[in-house]
Amino acid sequence: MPSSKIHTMLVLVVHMSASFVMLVVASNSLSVGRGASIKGKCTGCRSSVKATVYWSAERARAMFSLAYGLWKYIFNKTEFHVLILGVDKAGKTTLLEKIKSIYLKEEGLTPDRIVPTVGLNIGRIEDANAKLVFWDLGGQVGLRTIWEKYYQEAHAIIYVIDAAAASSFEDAKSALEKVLRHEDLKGAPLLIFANKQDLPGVITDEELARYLQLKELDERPYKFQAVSAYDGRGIKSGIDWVVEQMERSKRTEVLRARAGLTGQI
Ligand SMILES: Nc1nc2c(ncn2[C@@H]2O[C@H](COP(=O)(O)OP(=O)(O)OP(=O)(O)O)[C@@H](O)[C@H]2O)c(=O)[nH]1
Ligand SMILES: [Mg+2]
Repeated sequence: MPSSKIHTMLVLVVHMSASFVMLVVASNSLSVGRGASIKGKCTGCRSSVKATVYWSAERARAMFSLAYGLWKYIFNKTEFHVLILGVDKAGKTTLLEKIKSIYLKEEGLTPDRIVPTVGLNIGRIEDANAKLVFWDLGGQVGLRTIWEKYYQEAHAIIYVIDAAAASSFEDAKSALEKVLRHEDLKGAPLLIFANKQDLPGVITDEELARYLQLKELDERPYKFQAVSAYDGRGIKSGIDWVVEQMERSKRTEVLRARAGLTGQI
């Protein structure tokens, strides 16, 4: 659980304890008031009992809404939008299907049933702390103009590269540089998947990082990760990293403020 949530939890627990103590005090004074009104027929007791009952009910209501808010805060998972980009045939859709099968524990589409993406594929998963919505877009040259329509709402980017296809590296690099230069993606954490690690002659994540030499990386958290969308290696640790980054990213705060739904995104 993120430390900000733990801190807020502690603050709320202290407030709730204080409310509880006040409620106990209130109910004690209520029974004293009742006793007095029955035995001594004291004038003014009835109105003081009424006031105490009203006050206790108000406190109880406040305590309930505090407890409900705390419950919602702790157990409502934040939803993040993650863009999966990369040039055509990098393995984005195969990867999305593998992510779904790992997290949802059900068979996704097998590679032989996956066709080149023309529109958008959406995948939803949940991990311990967050809900993730993946947007997988087609990587063919003519389709890349659609990518930027999704930039503003994205919390992070997963950029997939076919690490076995040296002939596609230049195209992958220039497409990525263009993505990173875009204003609408400012500060978005970037996870670069060096995919197809199951193939012989593939380059590693470190070799890919050296090859790409991206200058635009300074302005955001980033990580290179070796993966295979076929056997699933590296995927979970990559996703863990991106979730952690999104949870503490300034960009998440900006998107939250823009949506005007603090705590909902
Ligand atoms: N060996 C191997 N092949 C892979 C892997 N991931 C994807 N492929 C293959 O690479 C080809 C392209 O995969 P897709 O998932 O369609 O690639 P894409 O990036 O979604 O392509 P577009 O939708 O056109 O942008 C297919 O033949 C996949 O079976 C992998 O990890 N290992
Ligand atoms: Mg695809």
